[in-house]
Order: sequence, then C-alpha cells, then structure tokens
Amino acid sequence: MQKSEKAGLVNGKFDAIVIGAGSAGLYQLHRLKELGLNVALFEAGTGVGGAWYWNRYPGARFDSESYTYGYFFSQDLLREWSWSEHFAAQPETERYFNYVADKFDLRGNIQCSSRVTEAQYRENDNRWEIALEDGARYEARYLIAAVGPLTEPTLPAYEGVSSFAGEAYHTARWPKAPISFVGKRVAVIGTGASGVQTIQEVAKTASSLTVFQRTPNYCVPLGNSSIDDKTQKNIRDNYPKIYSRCLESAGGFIHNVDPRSVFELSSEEREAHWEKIYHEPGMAMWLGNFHDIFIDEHANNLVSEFMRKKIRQRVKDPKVAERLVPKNHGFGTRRVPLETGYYELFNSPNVKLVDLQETPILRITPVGIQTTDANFEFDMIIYATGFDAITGGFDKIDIRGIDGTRLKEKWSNGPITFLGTTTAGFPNFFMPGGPLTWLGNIPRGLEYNVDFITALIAHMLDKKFIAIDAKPESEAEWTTFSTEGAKKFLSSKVDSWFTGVNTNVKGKQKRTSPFYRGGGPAYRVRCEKTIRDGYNKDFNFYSDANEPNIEPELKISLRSGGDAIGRAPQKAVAG
Ligand code: N01
Repeated sequence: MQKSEKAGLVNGKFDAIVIGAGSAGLYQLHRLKELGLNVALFEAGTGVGGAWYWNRYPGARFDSESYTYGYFFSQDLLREWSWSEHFAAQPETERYFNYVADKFDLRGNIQCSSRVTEAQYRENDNRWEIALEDGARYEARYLIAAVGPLTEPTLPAYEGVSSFAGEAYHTARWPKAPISFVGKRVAVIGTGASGVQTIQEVAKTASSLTVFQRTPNYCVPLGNSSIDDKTQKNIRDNYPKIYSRCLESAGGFIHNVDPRSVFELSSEEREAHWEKIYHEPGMAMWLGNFHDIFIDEHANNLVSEFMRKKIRQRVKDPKVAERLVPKNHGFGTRRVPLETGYYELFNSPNVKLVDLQETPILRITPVGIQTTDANFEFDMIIYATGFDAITGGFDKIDIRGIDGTRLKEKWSNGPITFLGTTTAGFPNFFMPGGPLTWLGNIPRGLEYNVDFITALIAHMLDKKFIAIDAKPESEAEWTTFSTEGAKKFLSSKVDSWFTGVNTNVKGKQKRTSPFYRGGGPAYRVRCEKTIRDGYNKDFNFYSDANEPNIEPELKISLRSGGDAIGRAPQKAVAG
C-alpha cells in the first residue's frame, strides 16, 4: 500500500474505511471504533462538518430546530452542548461538529484534504481498495460512503461561466476568507433554500443586488430567536420528549402532519389556522399542515392560494409580486425555503428581480450576465444553483463492485438499493443517507442509518462472516415499494431535487424517485423487520469458505432512541 503524502493515516490496511466527515461519517467512525475496528476516515475538505463545512455562504443556518438537528446518541453531548439560537447559523454548527470530533477522540482516524476518487471491490479476498486523488491507495473489509445527499454542487450549463472576470462563488463552495459585498453590484442565480438565505444577507450591504429567478418558491417565515437560559434548561430537560416527537413524525421534525383534512374546517377556520401556523417557527406551515395538502390537488390549491396571497401582501409592486408567486407547482411540493423578511427585500430600491421565464439567460459574459432582454454588469456572481442531489456524491467516485460493475451504471435509470443503505453486487459497501433511504430532518435519518449499518457489521463480526450482500429480490422489492409509494405525493409530479431532476447535469432531466417518502416511522418498521428476521431474508452472508450462510443467529439491537435517552427504541408506527 502506498502511503498518502498527507500527514495522518500511515497504515494502508484497515478494517473499515469511511468516506466523508459530515454528520453521518463522524458518527459512523465513532460507532465502528466502539466495535474495536481499525478505521480510517477520508474527507475531501480541510475540516470536519460535511454540509456545514462546505456551505459557509452568508446567511447559512438551520431550517430545522437546532436541538432536533444535533446527535442524540450521547447523553453527555446533549448535556454539554448549548445551541445559541433556535435555528443556529453555520459557524455554530461547524463548531458543533468539531466539538464532536474532539469529544469522541475521532481526529486521529481522520485524514482531511483527501478526496476518494475510486473504490473497487476485490472478489479474491472480499476487501475494498480505494484510491485518493493524489494516487494513495488504501484497503479495508468494509467501505462506508457517508458522502451526503446534497454534496456535489452544480453550476448552470450557460456559455461563458468561466469567462466572468469578477468574483464568482457557488454557495456550497464558499471561501473561508470573509467576502465583502459592500459597494458591489452582486447577482444571485437561484432561489432555492440556499439562494433565499444568501439573498437576505447580501442585500444588507451590496450596492445593488439582482436576483435571477427561474422558478419562484413559496417561502415561509423562519421565526428564529436566541435561546435564553430558561429555555436552554427546558430543552435539556425535554430531550427525551423532543426525540420522541422527531421519531414519531413522518419528517423527523418536531412538526408532524395534521391528521385532519383541509375540508374538515370551514374556510374561515382554515384561514385562521393557516394564519397561525404561518407565523410559527420553522417548518410548522409546511410539515405541520393538513395531511391532504400533500396528496390532494384540491386541498393543495387552497393552501397554495393562501400562500400566494401572503406573497402579494408582502410585496408592494404588484408586477414584482406576480413574478414571485409560484404558479407551476403547489405549496409544499418542493423544499420550502425559510426566510426572515425575504419578500420585503423586493420593496427596496437596491434589489431587482429578473424573471428567467420571461427573459432567460443567454450567457455569462466577462462583465456580467446577458439575458434576452439586457446586458447586466456585475462585480460578483453568486451561484445558488443547487446540487447533483442524492446520487451525485456517489457518481463522483468510480465505485465498482462484483465483476467490475460500476455503481453509476447500475443506477443509470434511477437508484436501486435495499433500504438506501446497501445495494446488491456491492458487498460490504454501506451508504448512510444513500438513495431510497428515508430523508426528512436529515441527521435523524442518518443517525438511524448509521446504527443500522453498525448493527449489521457487528452481526458479521459476531458470526465471523467476511462479506454481506443485499439480495437482489429484496432491493427490487424495496425499490419498487419506495418508488411506487412516492407516486401518491403531488411532489412526485414536480421537477426538483426531490424528484432527481437537475437541468445542469446530463442524464438527470427525467424524474426519478431518489428517496423514500413514506416517513421515518414506516421506514424503521421495514428496517426492524429485516433485523427481526435475522437479516438473512434480505442479505446473503459469506463465510471464509465463500459459501452463503443461511441461518445466522441474531443478537443485535439498534441504538438510536435506545440507550441514548435512557429508554427502549420506540415501536414504530406506519405513517
Ligand atoms: O438548491 P435548489 P439549494 N439557471 O436545487 C436554480 C438543503 N438546504 O442549494 O427551481 C437558473 O433547491 C433553481 O431553479 P429551478 C435543502 O434541503 C438546507 O437552494 O430549478 N437558475 C433553483 O432556484 C435544499 O432543498 C438548508 O427552476 C437555475 C436553485 O437554482 C437543498 O439543500 C439551507 C439554474 C437551486 O435550488 C438544496 O437547496 C439550504 C440555471 N441553469 C439548503 N440551475 C438548511 O436547512 C438551477 N437554478 C439550512
């Protein structure tokens, strides 16, 4: 094995290799170390934190309540860490992940500035061999790709992107050095969750801000505030309850879908209810709304009209307001951006909105942006143009399984996995947050995935199996179940990263179903079934003789929701 030029991991052979030092990767490293494994973690960035390392753009902050986002696996950590705001900003979250890395003594196993470019399963000895960008090679029995669902930023495929002579940044590759907007003419392309957060910050100091919007979104007030000592104590005392609420809700948030139908209320009652939850913090308006707004067009039309009215009320110029009003999709069918005074910004003289449906961008020029209507000149262009979501982080690595099959090829018509954490033909390869897992409040799903993977590896160690592979029939069943189940949601009929669409990535224009929509409780029911069945209904296990072992015994339990908060795992409810 060749030693990496970078300081750090000198031994080329490990029991397990983890890719990525984000929320999933750090916890996975911790849990595998607890099993007594010799683990290496390779991270492309210069520090830990994953999404919260890379997305350091101005205004980046949680849209989930801070105290529902952090880890729940450690009582000590819950006791020690205090979030300063209900929706903490990126610097605090990055500090949190650094604190975790130190507290659990993870740094000695992490090598930063190390991008994994290849991973190949060796059938002769059932081990994975990986290569870094610098050519260094390492090997391990288990490979865990904790690459994250929103990892690979995408730039628009406009002519001239590289010709712009001013400053240009993507929100997900924001520099560490401070960037000033003072006195600058700034353009922001993109109005998703990242764009909306960035725009609010840039508008404060830029001499002018021009927002290039292709699809308007329904944005909802965030309702952020600082956490005082009394509230802090209350949060700490109530962590078990907070955790249970996250577990029980479909999205993993403290907000849960209202079981009532929109039509159970009179129009006055409905309006009053929406008015109330519109002003509640976080995702209340979206994920705490009536259940049928997600599946019934008539119900959705009513709430969409409410939201449109809100936008019209907040923006003074009716023409600008109309451009900000979404018309081609219903409320909640795409990720809802959260904001503080976003719409009112368009009332200020220094903020201009360009509707790309009326006047599309033709090209980026050395001095700015040319649309069908005008030549704009800028000092800075900010691309808030999103990600090659869910599969992008995997596609970036040349991952080859049995017979040299490439993962990217296997997934060319949409991802195929078993529970999002494994995929047949790629033994001992695990994916916390992989395609077709349940995604909601992302760390809640990741923590559960990591526990599931750890239990599976512990089971292998216990039984002295050297390889495990998902059964093709199990992954076919899960993929079909997950994909078919998604069809009932209105969001499946709308282009966005929720449906795997990215106009900037070749081959990603067709809608797919990249993650499981049935909610956390139902997802866990299926995971727990495979455990109860002793795993062997869904996995083939191989022992040294390279023969499938048919009846492994079981003595593994998942940890999240168990010892972390001092009670047994919740019985999951299908939702
Ligand atoms: O990316 P997006 P994002 N020309 O894909 C536009 C999470 N997140 O980075 O809608 C012009 O949502 C594109 O337009 P359209 C969260 O899960 C979390 O904002 O495709 N415009 C859209 O407006 C979120 O959902 C948090 O027509 C182009 C925007 O760029 C996810 O990350 C904060 C274009 C991309 O929006 C992704 O959000 C932020 C083009 N060629 C994000 N290409 C927190 O919780 C794309 N666009 C803190």
